[in-house]
Amino acid sequence: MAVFEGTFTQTEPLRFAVVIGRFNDLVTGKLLEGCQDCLKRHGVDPNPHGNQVDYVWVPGSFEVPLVARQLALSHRYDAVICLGAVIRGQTPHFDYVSSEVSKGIAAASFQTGVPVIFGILTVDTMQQALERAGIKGNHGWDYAMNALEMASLMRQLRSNLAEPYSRNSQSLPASFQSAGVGNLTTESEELG
Ligand code: INI
Repeated sequence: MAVFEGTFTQTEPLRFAVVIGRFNDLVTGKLLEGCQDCLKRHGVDPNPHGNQVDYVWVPGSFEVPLVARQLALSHRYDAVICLGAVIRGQTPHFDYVSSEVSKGIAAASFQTGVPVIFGILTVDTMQQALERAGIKGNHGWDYAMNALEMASLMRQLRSNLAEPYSRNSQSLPASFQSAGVGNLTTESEELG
């Protein structure tokens, strides 16, 4: 049997998309800086004119899942990183926005089979948000680490678990073939 774990070293072939909410951009801009710093220090070129990271800005956290799903469905990326900041004190609909964005990001990941990283701060005050976006630490760095790990892990799982029950189900016994076992199509392929 085996143990599978993501690594943080062979990053040259990895491709990422980052979706950022403009709402509270004082905070989300800092999360983005932390995220880019982490990617860069792990060998990923964060330059938007390079070939490893694309960036998409959206109005607010509520719009993040729709765009993240669209990016994941493109099959261009190993992971999609979502950055946003929902602050309770600023809105009576904090619960709606934070609930929808968390459910939406989880759904985007499940539906597509692509890691979609939940980098949405949900806090009570702007002070708490800023503390998590650079004053005390920067969660943007952590979200990038999560993306690197998941991107690497999913590549490993794809290459290892595809054997021996590969997409070519000819290699399976007839009873398995008729039952559809070994048809490793992901939901994203069905949707795409
Ligand atoms: N969007 C956020 O990302 N953070 C918030 O704190 C926030 N507040 O406070 O309302 C917020 N609202 C905008 C929302 O995400 C949508 O962009 C808007 O409702 C349009 O759909």
